[in-house]
Amino acid sequence: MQLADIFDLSLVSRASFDALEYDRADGSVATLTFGELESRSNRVARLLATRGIARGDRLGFFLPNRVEFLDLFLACVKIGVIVVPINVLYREREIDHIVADSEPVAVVTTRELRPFVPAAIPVLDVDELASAALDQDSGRVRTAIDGDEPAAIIYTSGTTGRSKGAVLTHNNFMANTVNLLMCWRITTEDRYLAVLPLFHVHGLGNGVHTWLASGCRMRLVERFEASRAAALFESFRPTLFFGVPTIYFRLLDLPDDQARRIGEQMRLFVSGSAPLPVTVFEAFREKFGHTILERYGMSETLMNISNPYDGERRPGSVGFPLPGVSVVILNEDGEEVDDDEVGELSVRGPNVFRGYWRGHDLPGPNAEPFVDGWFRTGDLAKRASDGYYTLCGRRTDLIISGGFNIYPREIEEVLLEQTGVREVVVCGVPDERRGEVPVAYIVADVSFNEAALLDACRRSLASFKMPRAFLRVEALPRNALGKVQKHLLPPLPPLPPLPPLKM
Ligand code: MLC
Repeated sequence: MQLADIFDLSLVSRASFDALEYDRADGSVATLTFGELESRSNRVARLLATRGIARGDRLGFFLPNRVEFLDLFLACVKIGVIVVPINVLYREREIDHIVADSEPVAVVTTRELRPFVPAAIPVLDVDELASAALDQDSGRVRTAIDGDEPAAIIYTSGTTGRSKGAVLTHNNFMANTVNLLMCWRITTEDRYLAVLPLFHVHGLGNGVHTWLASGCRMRLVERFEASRAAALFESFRPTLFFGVPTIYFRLLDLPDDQARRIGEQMRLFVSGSAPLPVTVFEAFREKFGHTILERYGMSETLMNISNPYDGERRPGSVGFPLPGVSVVILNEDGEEVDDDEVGELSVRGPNVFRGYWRGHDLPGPNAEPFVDGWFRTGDLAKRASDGYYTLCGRRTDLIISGGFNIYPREIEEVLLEQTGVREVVVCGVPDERRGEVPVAYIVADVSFNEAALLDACRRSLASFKMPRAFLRVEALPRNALGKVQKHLLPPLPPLPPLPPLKM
């Protein structure tokens, strides 16, 4: 089977039912049925074919959340074109790398985002494609695709400073979708409020795929913004919501009576992409009358572990491995640890990707992403004797801010290119709202200029990667091997506050 088969459960079998609500450019709300989505995507699939874009080709999506993203995604799935989503917050340097690595035939984007795409890259305008598609036939498009063929390449932040493309197959996505439908009881009766970006697996693989496979109704918004989301909770009346911890933290600012009303109509809140603080879990339960279901996944594996729908959703824990997913916790010597002992989590299953595009691996010791068929996640975890898994930090330097991944090396490389900067180390520091934020410790010559450094970062990196502070130090603490010992860096002075929340 292929992804199109499980989407047919709705696109074909529920053709006359309302599928999607979204905002038109003029601010009004449009509704499409599953049948209309099927016709639109067939037209786009034919259009791509007439432009010579075929099975196995890569197509870059540098697009915000909008209906054309869904049309194009479905079209690609139908004809076997491999989707390469690009974070809309990425800038020229980051996009350049993804394009050089994945070699897409073109990048589809909007007029607003076009200036960020490096000039040498072939670009397709999303509005032009949408209007050209209207001339195409809307009849069913069908290509025989094997489940092990890639459906998407998802770029994750790279330890080498450059991101790596996780190749996810139709089978990976299907296994994930079927698991979530069953384990989270998602049905046609649900109403899903989609606020997460479609360019990551949380919004795409969990959100869009379970919507299409279940045949429920989705309200798509361009991005999460607390007051807007609050209004939609009341007008659209969703039953299902997926968020990152930063989003749940922000929802805690809603007035109590509104939170209570929202809670009464909701069925399930799921959190993932970063650890959910127990304080947020408890405060949310108190305020909304709902116990958030926390789960654990990665771009490379989709969803691995989830708290149960029925039974205890344990604060601080991510629950049990999902059906078909095998999990082991290994010590430094690669041996399985006992219950309650911390080790590195490794996973195996139909959800686990087949490797990085072009075989990019991690540098240094323990370089292989797979050992004996097990994918090493880089996350540290322990298993309780009753089977619940708890994450305990990371083996790698990854920083997660607002649910977006950042590798310090990416920021360090940009800073090292700046005049006056001799050495840099970037670390994540705790932040109540975003979980973590990056800060840079810099050894610099006299010409060190904070504004210029920030400016250089702004030009080259996504906004969520901006260091919150630049701290000048005389030298970096290094061990005998020359490796920076981050725990010996001087403590931070109070950080400048984040801009006020837009409520
Ligand atoms: C933030 N910005 C966005 C954006 N999110 N712009 C477009 N689309 C988005 N989705 C921009 C803002 O406009 C602003 O730009 C800047 O980023 C900071 O915005 P903010 O609202 O102050 O940020 P914040 O308080 O941090 O909250 C943002 C957020 C966002 C939580 C809504 O970070 C978000 O959508 N996170 C979800 C990430 C995600 O989906 N991760 C899944 C990865 S998959 P300016 O110019 O005004 O500064 C994965 C696997 C798994 O990890 O298990 O799920």
